[in-house]
Amino acid sequence: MREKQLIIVGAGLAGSLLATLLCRRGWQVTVYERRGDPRIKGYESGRSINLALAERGRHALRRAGVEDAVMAQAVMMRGRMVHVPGEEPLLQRYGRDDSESIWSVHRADLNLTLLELAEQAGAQVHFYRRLHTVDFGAGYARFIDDRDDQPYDIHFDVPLIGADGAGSALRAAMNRWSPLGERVEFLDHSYKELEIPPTAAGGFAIEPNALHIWPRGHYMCIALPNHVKTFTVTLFLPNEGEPSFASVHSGADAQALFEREFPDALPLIPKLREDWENHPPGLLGTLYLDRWRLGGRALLLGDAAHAMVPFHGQGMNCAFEDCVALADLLEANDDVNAAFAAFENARKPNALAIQKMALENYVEMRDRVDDPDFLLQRELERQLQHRHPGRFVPHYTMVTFMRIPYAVALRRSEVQRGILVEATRGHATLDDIDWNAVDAQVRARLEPLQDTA
Ligand code: FAD
Ligand code: 8RB
Repeated sequence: MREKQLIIVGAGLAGSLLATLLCRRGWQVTVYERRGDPRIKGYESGRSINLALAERGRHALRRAGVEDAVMAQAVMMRGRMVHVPGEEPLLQRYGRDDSESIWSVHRADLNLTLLELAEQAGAQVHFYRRLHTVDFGAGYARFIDDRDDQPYDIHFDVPLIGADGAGSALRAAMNRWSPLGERVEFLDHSYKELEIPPTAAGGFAIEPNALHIWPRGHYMCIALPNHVKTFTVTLFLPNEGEPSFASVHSGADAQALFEREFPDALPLIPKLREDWENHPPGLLGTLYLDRWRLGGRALLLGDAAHAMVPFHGQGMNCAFEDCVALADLLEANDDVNAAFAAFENARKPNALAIQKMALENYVEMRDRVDDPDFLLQRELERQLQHRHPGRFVPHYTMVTFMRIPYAVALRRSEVQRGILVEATRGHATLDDIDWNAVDAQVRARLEPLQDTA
């Protein structure tokens, strides 16, 4: 093996950030990306797709020195704005104040920023190079230029990092060489993206500083603001049943669904029929692997290793956290094999934890956010946060505004949920809560929390 050289497959969010972090530490990094250079051809598919950036992601951007540049274009989302038919939309704050907010960022802009940073840091990025196959025996990799189907073969004797997303070609190649124990669990729900344009006056059509949710029990719509004053709307719907992607086919069916179930959102989405008919529903699922690596020769991270359902808005945040962890471990270990092993050991339990929490948050978003029992538990959660600072920390705060391991957040959340459910059972308000008993539970069952600031 050559010293301090490696190849990254995929110049998406994780690949380009990782390239930057490693180049800064003296690694020679070559990146192969399936798509073209976004600075040359129009990157925009026409629609704005946005992502929620939270503390874990921001921390990684901070480490790369681009946090301020990214935040300059981000739209603050201070809470969920819940839309229930016949009621005024209600804001449920994510944190104690605006400092605890999530941020809507534009994917294409973010990717471009990170890519430029990687090149500035010295990474060699090759575009139109889609990894096709790898011969780990001979040390050959084949890439295809999708413009003309031309193959390009390289000989490699340095480690390969798979940052090539949920459909990872490197994962497939590794799995063929030595099975990774791959299992994909598709959700029986899919999604469709729609858009809310700016008003005629050029402003945001609805409250900009929130993540909007239209909860409807078994399904829901959400909307995230873009800095160009549009909103990207995502409808999540079951694949079967009523209503579902099986029963809502045409643009007209979709229109009827919105008239019935989302009457306040419908007038905001003028191209509902068009968007519906032009974009197929997207699949959702969780990817589980027993192994993320082939010794010190190849390693997967981000979606390639642990794709998850979107409902905690943590896929990118987790992928960025992976990048920082790997860069630190490659720095701390002389040997790549040891660094890869330490990475896999450290990150796998955390990936599993956020995958689980992401699945759970779907039920919360679509069914619980307008439920009186849930709102009472939330209120108690706030009170206990105040009564037990550093000990009772709300679930959402641990995942979104802290950098404690996801596995720790999951474990503590389960204990806390037990306390909240138990203490509010049979109560309609907090007026007659037995505070002594609840406080005792908190002290007995939750150790003070240390943040890894
Ligand atoms: P990607 O960003 O997918 O990058 C993979 C890269 O590899 C791409 O550039 C691709 O072109 C390239 N590539 C693929 N195959 C090959 C190949 N064979 N050879 C070479 N290159 C290849 N996460 C959040 O944290 N918050 C959110 O709000 C959020 N919203 C989302 C909204 C949508 C619509 C979607 C689809 C995802 C969202 N996510 C969100 C998840 C987030 O996008 C992913 O978790 C994140 O992009 C993972 O980063 P990655 O680098 O692993 O993969
Ligand atoms: N992938 C998000 C949250 C949590 C919000 C809350 C949820 C769309 C695809 Cl569904 C979703 C969240 O608990 O109040 N934070 O950020 C982002 C989400 O969906 C994104 C936009 C998304 N991801 C395929 C579609």
